[in-house]
Amino acid sequence: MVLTLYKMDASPPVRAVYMTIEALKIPNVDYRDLNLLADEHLTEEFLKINPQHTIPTLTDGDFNIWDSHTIITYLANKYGKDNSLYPTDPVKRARVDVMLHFDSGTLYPALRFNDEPIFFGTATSFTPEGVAKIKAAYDFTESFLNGVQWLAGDEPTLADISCVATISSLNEMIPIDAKEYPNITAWLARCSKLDYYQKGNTPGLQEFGVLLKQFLARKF
Ligand SMILES: N[C@@H](CCC(=O)N[C@@H](CS)C(=O)NCC(=O)O)C(=O)O
Repeated sequence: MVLTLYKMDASPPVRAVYMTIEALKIPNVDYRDLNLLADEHLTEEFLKINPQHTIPTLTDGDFNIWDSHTIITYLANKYGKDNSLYPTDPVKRARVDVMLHFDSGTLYPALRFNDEPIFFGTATSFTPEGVAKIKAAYDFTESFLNGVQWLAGDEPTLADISCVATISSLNEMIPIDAKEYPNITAWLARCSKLDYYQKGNTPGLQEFGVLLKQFLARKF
């Protein structure tokens, strides 16, 4: 069955799915672009697939799902040849899950709080409240990475994939200070050496950075 992924390359949660697809080496994905800036996610046709009108959205036959965290765990469960990215051991899996929920509940909301008024409104700078949310997200991540190489265990997992898609994007907004956040800085460097990061995250991250600069430079 061919998977269809509704996407926009600059989107951080879409990039988490790209990295997972690369890591799992899933062939034959049908990629469909939806330009959010042109409201292409609000068509009647797409709302039938995902009433929440978010990307990434995946269809697998007549099964539709959205939310990157659900999609990447579904893909790992269905296509993983081993369980390294998403361990089946209950304790190891819980360590991954807590980070997926951290991304969903803390990291990504910090990003969206800051970028929504810029991309979908008229804001051309970040607010102190927005910056504080990003710094709080960095502070937590820095502490999670104390004395460890990866966010959940001894090797990279979906926890790293999901969180790095968001943190590398937050880094485009408020650059991560290596002195204040040495653990995040080292982890980002480790992540950026992974083949699936280079294929799945780097190009879209560059696009995100360019778009953000363009929107921040607008004059009204
Ligand atoms: N928690 C969701 C967030 C998805 C999300 O908010 N995606 C943004 C693009 S980065 C979107 O589709 N925004 C359009 C909208 O919410 O209408 C996930 O991880 O998939």
